[in-house]
Amino acid sequence: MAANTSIDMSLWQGRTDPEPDSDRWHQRIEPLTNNAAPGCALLGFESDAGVARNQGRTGAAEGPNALRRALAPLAWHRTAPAYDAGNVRCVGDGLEAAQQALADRLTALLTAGHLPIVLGGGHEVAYASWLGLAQFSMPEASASKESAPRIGIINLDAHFDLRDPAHIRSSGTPFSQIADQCQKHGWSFRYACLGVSRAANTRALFKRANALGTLIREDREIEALRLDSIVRDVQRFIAKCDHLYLTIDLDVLPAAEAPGVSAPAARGVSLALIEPLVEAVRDSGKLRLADLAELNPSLDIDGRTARAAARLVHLLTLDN
Ligand SMILES: [Mn+2]
Repeated sequence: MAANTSIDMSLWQGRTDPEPDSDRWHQRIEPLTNNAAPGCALLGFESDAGVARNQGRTGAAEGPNALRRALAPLAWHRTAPAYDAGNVRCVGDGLEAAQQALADRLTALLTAGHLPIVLGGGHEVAYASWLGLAQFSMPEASASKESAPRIGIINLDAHFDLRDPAHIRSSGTPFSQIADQCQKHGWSFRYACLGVSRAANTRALFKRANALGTLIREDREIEALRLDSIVRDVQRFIAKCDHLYLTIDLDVLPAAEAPGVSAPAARGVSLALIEPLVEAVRDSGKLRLADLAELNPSLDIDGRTARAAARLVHLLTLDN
């Protein structure tokens, strides 16, 4: 089962400076209404059902509102509006219904011309996000291979999340589920996974990722001196896509930067190296939808992970 929560604008609190042109997010974000001018729309996914099924540490259902609180006091540098679209809540173990409900909300936001940013929630959000974009860009499930727009998925993650969904669908299976759907419809599966940890992914997963033609860059490959060449690799990937879906699993960050996740990374890729990759995706002109997954406030330390996530939303939504 799934439920839509009402929009709670009381989450948006922060200081107000008296001098002009000193707005912060809490002063500018508006509750989403019908016929609102195109802007970025924040939609929460209150779910950790996929994390629970994946035997992870639950608590990411509280992620969306923690992220809003961390974003509220950040400085406002946008020109276009930003909206709070409320949350979709997964009730009990009703993951599939919640994913479909989120997908339908996202399709509606895309149709209204917004850039949806989904605030997770476990990484099971990825299947729902992709589905929302697929429903928008390929309304006919029978769209022929030739006419189907090419959706590229860029996943910043320590994990492939390509486990076999045959037995159980969870936060560890979204990209396999997407690959299965693509195969079913004859669409190509275009997947880049950046920041993956060899130590945290089995040989079988590397094999599956390679068989699916994944662009893989491991955590230890993403270093300052090689960053320009990795950005170019990502740009070449982007050139072969029409629409991009960016998904950021916060466990791609080092545990010191993102302790509030189910599976903190012993090594990870620092925010300083993640940001140029996010900017390359943002500036491509093809970004249609993004999500941030796995923020678990109950495991966070001094709001560090929420702050990192908020900074990424801020960066992702800069429009000038
Ligand atoms: Mn993940």
